[in-house]
Amino acid sequence: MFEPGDTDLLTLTRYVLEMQRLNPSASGDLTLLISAIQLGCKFVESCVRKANLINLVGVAGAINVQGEDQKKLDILSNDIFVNALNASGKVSSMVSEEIDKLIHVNGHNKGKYCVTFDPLDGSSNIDAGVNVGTIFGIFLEKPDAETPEESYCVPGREIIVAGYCMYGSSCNLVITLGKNRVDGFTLDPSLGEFILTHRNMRIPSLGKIYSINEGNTQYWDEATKQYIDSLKYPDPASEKKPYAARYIGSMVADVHRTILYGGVFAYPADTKSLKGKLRTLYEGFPMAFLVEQAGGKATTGAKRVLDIVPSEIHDRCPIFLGGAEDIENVETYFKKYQHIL
Ligand code: P6P
Repeated sequence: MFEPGDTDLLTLTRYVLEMQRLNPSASGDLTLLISAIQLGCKFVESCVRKANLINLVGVAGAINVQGEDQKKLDILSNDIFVNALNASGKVSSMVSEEIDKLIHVNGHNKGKYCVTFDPLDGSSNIDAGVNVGTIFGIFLEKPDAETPEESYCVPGREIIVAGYCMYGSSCNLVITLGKNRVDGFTLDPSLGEFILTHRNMRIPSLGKIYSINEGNTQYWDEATKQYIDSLKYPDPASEKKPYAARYIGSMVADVHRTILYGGVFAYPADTKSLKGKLRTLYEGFPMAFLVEQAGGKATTGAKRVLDIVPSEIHDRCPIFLGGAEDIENVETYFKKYQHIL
């Protein structure tokens, strides 16, 4: 499977079609939905790439549901994805980080999938030219749901597709459709196609990097403090070296590095953010699914992130994600210190 050659490019479109062929009951709807997401990513990439040139950076003056300044690119990226998903004819409703209410798709465009997305995560970094990205998750609409929101308040493990597109020195789209398979694609601007460049991505079980905002240290619980200290000041008798600290402050960039190099990325609950900062439906669940399918783990400290049931569409969750052994260590500390805040 997926043995591309120089003139036999494995594009994302072809990859998704091959995945469809592996699923005899597939109708092709998911293939078309992923194509719509692919279009959205290409469009946003072109806007991010030329943002400074056409004065798209900077604050747009509005405030989003998170109470954060909405930057011009935030609004543009949201509209691009809402329109692409709506036009796909495969979406029943969607949740966007930028929009307070659930976005319903009606009439002949209505489909059977629920899509959650952060159109431009890490956007506070845009003006500084730091990598930003789109994060997306796809769920099946619950046919017996009494309200559209019910299709989202389900255990995260019901997610069927997750991915991100990172807009940086190159444009990388990483996706999983389950089956313990994560693959990465790089946009070839001359072709306008995402080409398979990172086949079967696997996260190292034990890494050497930790990624967390240490500016929040005074708010952390004892388990987080003790765990991070164990990485910074390893037991001299163990001959272990301290982990390196890397924190970009853009989840897509920090998670992409973690999948490639291993280690731990964390945004824990603390006394300032009692449920953590990151949003469950369009940051926590998609990234947890990707990391698990790449052989890693994602925990709140106390439980598997994908076992969470969101209480509302903009719910938040604590998250530690990374290599399997690294995350098992996290869980050991939470078991030992969980009663100490
Ligand atoms: P902090 C960006 O605003 C974001 O949602 C994620 O991309 C990132 O991981 C996190 O917030 C950074 O938060 O509090 O460290 O700036």
